Formats: sequence, C-alpha cells, structure tokens
Amino acid sequence: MSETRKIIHIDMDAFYAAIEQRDNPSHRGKPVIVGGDPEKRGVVATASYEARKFGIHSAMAASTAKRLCPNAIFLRPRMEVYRRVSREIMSILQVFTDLVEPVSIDEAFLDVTQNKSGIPFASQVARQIKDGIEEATSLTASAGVGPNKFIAKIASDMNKPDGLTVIPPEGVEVLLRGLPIRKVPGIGRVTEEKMKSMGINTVGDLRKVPKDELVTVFGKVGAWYYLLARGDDDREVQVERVRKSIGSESTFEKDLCDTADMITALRRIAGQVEKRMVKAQVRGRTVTLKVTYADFKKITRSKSFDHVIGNAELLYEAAAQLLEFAGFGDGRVRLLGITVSNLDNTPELKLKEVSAGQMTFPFFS
Ligand code: DCP
Ligand code: MG
Repeated sequence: MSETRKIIHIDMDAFYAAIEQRDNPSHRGKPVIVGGDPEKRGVVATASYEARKFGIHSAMAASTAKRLCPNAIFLRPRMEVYRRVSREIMSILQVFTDLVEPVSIDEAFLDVTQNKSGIPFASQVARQIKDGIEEATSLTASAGVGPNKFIAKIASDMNKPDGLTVIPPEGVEVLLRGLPIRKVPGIGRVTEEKMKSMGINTVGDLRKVPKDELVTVFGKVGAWYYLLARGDDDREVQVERVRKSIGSESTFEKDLCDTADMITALRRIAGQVEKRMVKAQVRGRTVTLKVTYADFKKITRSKSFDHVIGNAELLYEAAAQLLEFAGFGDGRVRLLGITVSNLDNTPELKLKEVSAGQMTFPFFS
C-alpha cells in the first residue's frame, strides 16, 4: 500500500549558481546568473537566490535578466563540473538506500521505507542526507518527505532554500486543499489557464470535478489529475532508469489539415522536446516523427545523424523533413510527436565528451 511508503525528494538549491558561488568566494552573497550570453540570444539556466529577488528565473532571456539586474554576475555554464557534483550527490544518497531514482542533474527520489541506516523516521534520514551533502560538497539541498513521490516533491519545494519539509499521511489533505494548481508537478502555464477558466484555482477545487469531466477536458492525463487531487500516487521509486528516448507529442483538439498548422505544431513540439532534453541532460542521434491520421492510421519515420542533437531548431527541421517525405497531404492529422533516441547518456560517451572538451550545450548561445 502506498500509505506505508516513506519517500524523500531531494532537490539542490540554485544548483549551477550555488556551485559557482562555492568555487568563487567573491561571487557569494551576490546575484549570479548562469546561462547564455545576455548580449546574444542566451537563456538563463538558473539564478542565485540573490538574483531571484530581481524577478530573474530559469528559461528567461538573459538580456531580460540583465535589464532587471545590470550588476548581476553572468557566467557561462561549466557542465562537466555540475555533472561531477551531481554524481557525488547521487553516491551520497546511495549510502542510505539502494532505492534511489535520479530525475535530473540535481534531483532524486529515495524510498526509505526500509533503509540502510535503520533509522525509523524518514525526517531523520532526510536530515542526515542534507548534512551529508553539505559536508561533502559545501552545497545545500532541500528535502521533502511524504507518503509518495507527488507529495515529497511538493514538500521539497515548500521551504527552499535549505528546507526540510515533512508531510505525514494525515497532513496530505490539508496541504492539498489550499495548494495552487500550478504547484502540481506537470501542470504548466497552459493547463493552469484552462483550469482557472473552469474555476479551478486550488487542488481543493480540482477535487470537486468529476473524473469523467476531467478526462473529457484534458484527455488521459485528466484521470491522473483526478488521482493527484486526492494525493494518490502509486508510482514506485525506479532504480537506475537508463533512458532510451525522450520526446513529446500532441493530440489536436481538431484534426489538422493545413500544412502551416502542422509546421507550427512541430515547432512547438520541438521546443518541448528541447526543454525536456535540457532538463534530463541528454542529447541524441536519432529523430523520430510520429503521425496519427484522423482514421487512426499511425506512421513513424526516423532520421539518424552522425552527431548528437538537442536543439529545437534542428529537431524541428528533421521532423518537418520527415513529415514532408511522409506526405503532408495524406489526410487530416490527429497527432504529431517527436522523439529523440540513440541518446548520449551512457557513461562512456559522457566521459569521451568531457575529455574532448566539446561540452557545447545547445540551450546556451
Ligand atoms: N536548468 C536549466 N534550464 C532550466 C531549468 C534548469 O539549465 N530551464 C538547470 C540549472 C539548474 C538545474 O538545472 O541549476 C536544476 O534545476 P532546478 O529546477 O532544480 O533549479 P535550481 O536548482 O537552479 O534552483 P531551485 O533552488 O529552485 O531548485
Ligand atoms: Mg534545484
């Protein structure tokens, strides 16, 4: 039963910026922005908490960040350093349990229901993890403890930076009742707007909507929202998830028959895939386009490159070409998807890349 699980979510604070402040004491206590060049078309990867006071956040144009805080220290990312620190943190987590699931470069879930330290209280395990990370890396992490992944993730975000938030099973109901829907992992700006237009502002409001209605409005994911609104999340902590592919797809409200609309959709999907690749820190060599036509006929077409790609523009170009070969005019299109596989996330490849000094990250110009 999920109620008996004890899950911890660990998320490092302002990860890239905190490492830069650690490694350069003159940057401490100051607004530090890690990302692309503000003079070109760079994007903010992250900002120190000092910089966030100016309204600066991840994915914002670096030029905007510069306008908001002209005195901020702008730094290019040092991915190989961040990856090394990430590995160090993940190995600290392994001390407590083998059930560790890294979700991104600075984030992981742990199932500590049974754990190597024999400590019965997950809150104490979380405390020890935070202390262990700080001792080894001089960086702070925020921890969330809860009866499942969903609650633990929300909890870790509640008292950032350097937070430790425990939500016992009996606290779930109160927490969710007043929680703004945007705080639900997976609910982004678009879904938030849609929900708000339906009068759903909090998870409490979401709970009042019948399951059928959620499925009608949001599709399959509506059933998931129904469960989350009740704090029900049975997903297990998955050990060593070696990702084979990464992608995104869209089912359209109305079938597309216009080439221009398909192009627009592909651009948007390519942007989504890029975002996911940045978050997961992977790139790949094979791009696959998936098309479902109005009559539910499905096709997939792939194209492989001899170099890795992870940038939206290249993904889009490859996908558009595949669509052109498949035939735009073959009929009305119900779904389009782009997947990237043949990923560069094997340890061997990563090492080669780092030692070759080729860590050019597509997100930053
Ligand atoms: N990152 C990125 N581009 C984004 C989001 C994140 O390159 N759009 C990178 C930089 C972050 C790291 O991933 O340092 C971890 O992402 P988080 O979302 O956990 O953000 P931070 O750790 O920087 O800050 P927080 O304290 O809010 O967790
Ligand atoms: Mg973080």
